[in-house]
Amino acid sequence: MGRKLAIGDLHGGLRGLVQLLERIDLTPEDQLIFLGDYVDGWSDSANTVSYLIDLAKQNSCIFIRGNHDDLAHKWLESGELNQKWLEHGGQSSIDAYRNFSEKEKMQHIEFFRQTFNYYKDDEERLFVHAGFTNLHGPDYEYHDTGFYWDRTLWEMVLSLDDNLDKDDPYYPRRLQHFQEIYIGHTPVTRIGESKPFNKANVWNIDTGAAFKGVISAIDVQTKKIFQSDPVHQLYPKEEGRN
Ligand SMILES: [Mn+2]
Repeated sequence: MGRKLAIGDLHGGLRGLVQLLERIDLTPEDQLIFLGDYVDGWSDSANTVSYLIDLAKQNSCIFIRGNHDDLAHKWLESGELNQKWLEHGGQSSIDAYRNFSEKEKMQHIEFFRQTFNYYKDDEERLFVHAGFTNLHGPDYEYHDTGFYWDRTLWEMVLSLDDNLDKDDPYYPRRLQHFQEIYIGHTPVTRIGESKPFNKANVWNIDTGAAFKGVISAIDVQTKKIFQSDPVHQLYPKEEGRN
């Protein structure tokens, strides 16, 4: 049986992704769950999406929607430009699509349309880019944007008292719906970590690929971790989002 691997934020760092998949020693039986943010950062944003489209022909892939993917999708589909997006890596995606044909852009729009807000597997694991806020779980979330913008789930879990019992009435209800929750979105490098970081039942796989960090994957069964080199070293002439 193949492995099930969750992969964190990519941010256009295709060279890092290729290196990561080599280190995983990917076989066609492996399932890949990408936690989103495929674009915005290094110069290969558009090429990364093309690569993922091809990869899904060989491997079972689940693509979760990140906030950067949503913004790039909106721009591709309607030309909508968000000033904050341009400041946070959007310009690199616009530049990356400069030499793409209308046909290729249509394929990418279709890719973005088909990304998921979240994915629940059959072993009570949740995969989502950022989080959710509804105490009853993601199925009850009122605004879709929370799935790819929320930071409260991660902030809450980081501040959680390790001694708090799971049955304690003060224990966060949001954490009680799943065995494990896999997220990206907020780089663990911000808390001085360089590997996927676990707190309570939440795993954050975003290791800061847009900045000075690496792209990471985790085998969700064995918790074996795989990582690329620091992505900025693979794009020595670029700034990324630094
Ligand atoms: Mn990100």
